Amino acid sequence: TIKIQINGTEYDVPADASVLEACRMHGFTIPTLCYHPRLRVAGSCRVCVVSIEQDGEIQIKPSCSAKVAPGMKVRTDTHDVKVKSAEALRKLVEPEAKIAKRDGQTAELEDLIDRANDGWRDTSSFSIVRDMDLCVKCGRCVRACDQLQGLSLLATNTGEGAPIVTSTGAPLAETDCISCGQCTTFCPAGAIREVDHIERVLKAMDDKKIVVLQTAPSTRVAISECFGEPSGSIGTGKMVAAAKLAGFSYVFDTNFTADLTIMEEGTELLGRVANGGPFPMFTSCCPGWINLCEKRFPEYIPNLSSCRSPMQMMSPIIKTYFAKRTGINPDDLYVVAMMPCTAKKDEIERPQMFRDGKKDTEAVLTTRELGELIKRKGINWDDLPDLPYDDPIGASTGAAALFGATGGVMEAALRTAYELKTGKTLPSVEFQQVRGLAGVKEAEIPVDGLNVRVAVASGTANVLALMDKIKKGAEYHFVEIMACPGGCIGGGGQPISLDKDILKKRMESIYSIDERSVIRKSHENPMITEIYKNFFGKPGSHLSHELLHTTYSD
Ligand code: HC1
Ligand code: SF4
Repeated sequence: TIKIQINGTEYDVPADASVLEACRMHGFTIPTLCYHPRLRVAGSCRVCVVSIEQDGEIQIKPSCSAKVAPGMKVRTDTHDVKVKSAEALRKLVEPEAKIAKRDGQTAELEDLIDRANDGWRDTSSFSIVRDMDLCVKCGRCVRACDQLQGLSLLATNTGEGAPIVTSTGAPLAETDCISCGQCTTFCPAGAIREVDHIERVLKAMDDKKIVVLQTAPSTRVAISECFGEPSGSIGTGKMVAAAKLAGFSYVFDTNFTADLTIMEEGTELLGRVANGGPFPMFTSCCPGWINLCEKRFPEYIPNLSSCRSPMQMMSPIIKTYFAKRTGINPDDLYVVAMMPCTAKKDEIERPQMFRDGKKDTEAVLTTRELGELIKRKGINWDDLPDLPYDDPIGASTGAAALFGATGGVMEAALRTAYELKTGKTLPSVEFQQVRGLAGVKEAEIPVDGLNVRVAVASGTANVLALMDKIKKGAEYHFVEIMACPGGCIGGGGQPISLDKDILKKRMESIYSIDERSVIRKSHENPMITEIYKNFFGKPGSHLSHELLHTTYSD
């Protein structure tokens, strides 16, 4: 045997082996096409290329026809190798269409195509697809991830290969991508877009499931844009009507569980005040933020509220409380969430969210996808009536509506915490200090002798700045974080818009929904009182913990 290096480590290999055989012998995967172990080596397709360093010279060569030599340094893992191999394959095999028609016989080739498509078609993420066949090289996704989110995970490729790559060359799922989808709202070509859930929803309808929809706070101030209405138009009633026509049997309002979140999270916060921490307590409804916290700030995981997001509170309520009341078998229900968010597609896959081995939310449609579904069903938006949400879990307050904009969870929580703690009625329910589009907002609110210090951040670049401040010693009791600029109104699943003031207009609509609400405080929602009385007992009860709370992974 002789010694060679493979990907930086030294190995013993037979002196007469090919580089391909030597690498495979030690567990390294190299894709091949013209190569077959029972046929004579051809070395013609170049799919199996590796980088070989010998006598101070580096070359990219087919590994099947190159022989090992003492001291040779082989690399199978460089960006260049992957690109060259993918290029070689794409010259020989047309991607997608042709392959889709083949059967199990072509498993080897399908596997190869997947590999070649790493970089060209990256399907590793639960939320985001990168399809470089559609890319027009504007670089807006790269700048969104860099300038708005401060993460710089995408890069423009000036060499060979896909026009946009991840900055490490790894598939998105193996980077620090938080699935926020900001890149998707800036892509004019659909080259970076959400993972499609429309097909699975249509299939569930065909399968005669009872398909149920819940709609997030901020989707109602954006869905109308899909049908050519001005930025920020409010389309709540039409959205419910369209969903019914599209085949959803029931439409519930995620705002109901936003109110419930305030009850659970407020109780948790008061518990922490009584027990001395840990502070700050961070909100946990934004799945992009949860991904960021787990990946970049694991030391703050104990500070995250244990509350599930309103979306993930609503689905188990539909499958337990609602199913029981209506006599529906929960196994017949298929719960779809309409969200302004791409990270919600990732959130439903979190192992901590499975109950009895099953998902609580089966599919997440972005605002854009529900718009598309309505169009595909041939529904005429302009002619729709305004329909109300379905009872009993459709009732909500102005406080819940606020969740859709940055600072809204904080404002809703302050309204309830203040009144429950002091027993007094707030002189004014609006907390101006946490309103508006500033990236980081701070305030000190006196509640029953305690000066409650709060901070609010939205847009991941701003979140990173606030986290830096906290790490350096800034002290807060409660911090609201939303990964997208402006909060959910600027979510990665919202309609694509060229309006410079889009966030401001959607935000104003959110505030106007709150202002026009008869009930503006979560603890005054009569349905909330009822669900505690008839089902959960009280906030933080055993059943609440089972259905409404979660854990995190570091
Ligand atoms: Fe949001 Fe939330 S407000 S996270 O910003 O807590 O997505 O709209 O649905 O779950 O309620 C998003 C919006 C949404 C949750 C709620
Ligand atoms: Fe960056 Fe968000 Fe796109 Fe991931 S989803 S690449 S974090 S902008």
